[in-house]
Amino acid sequence: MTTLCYAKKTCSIGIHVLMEEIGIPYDLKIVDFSKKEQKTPEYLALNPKGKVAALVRDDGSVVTEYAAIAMYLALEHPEKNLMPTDTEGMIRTLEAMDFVIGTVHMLSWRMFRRPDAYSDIPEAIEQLKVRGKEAMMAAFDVVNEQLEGREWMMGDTFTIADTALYYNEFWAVDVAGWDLPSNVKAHYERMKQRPSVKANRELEGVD
Ligand SMILES: N[C@@H](CCC(=O)N[C@@H](CS)C(=O)NCC(=O)O)C(=O)O
Repeated sequence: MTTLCYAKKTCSIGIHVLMEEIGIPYDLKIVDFSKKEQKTPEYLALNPKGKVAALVRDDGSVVTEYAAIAMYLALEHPEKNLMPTDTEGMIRTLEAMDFVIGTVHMLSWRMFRRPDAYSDIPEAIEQLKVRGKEAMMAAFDVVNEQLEGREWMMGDTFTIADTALYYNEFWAVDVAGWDLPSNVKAHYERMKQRPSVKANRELEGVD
């Protein structure tokens, strides 16, 4: 059975939401970061990057990287309509998702959350946290513009890009306690109404 390698409060939240949207049976392998399980030889044999999410497919092969996993799931389950199939729709979905993963998550949130990855100097760490938050809010402002007059990132249709935005919204609101720009906040509230997100929030132990 397909297995999702998942760690709490991480970007694998978005892939869990996707699995729930698709509704196929799957196993969840919880990777406990507090025990550094992502760096154990057993996990590194599965994913040498030592990161989640990772998807172990039925044949034992592993897919890593959020965008690749999300695209794989969307393409394998076209009936769920999680990604447009026309060229323009597809590239716009990837464009939106890549911005959220590359800029909101990897560039901004990581700088805020893991400043120790960039410096050992206490003053620099404080500065990185400030800059990380500023970068994340500036990136959310861009997403806010994109969401103007839209229910979902691609308009009327829920796509894989919305799941990527969701885990970043979760971090901003439920982990950091920040306020989001209005359209992003409304998107987050809409996401929370979806059964897939409710299932994830139950797993995460949040309301
Ligand atoms: N580029 C990767 C990033 C994955 C990533 O950074 N995952 C984090 C959790 S959000 C992780 O596993 N970190 C473990 C560590 O750094 O030790 C993707 O898009 O999936």
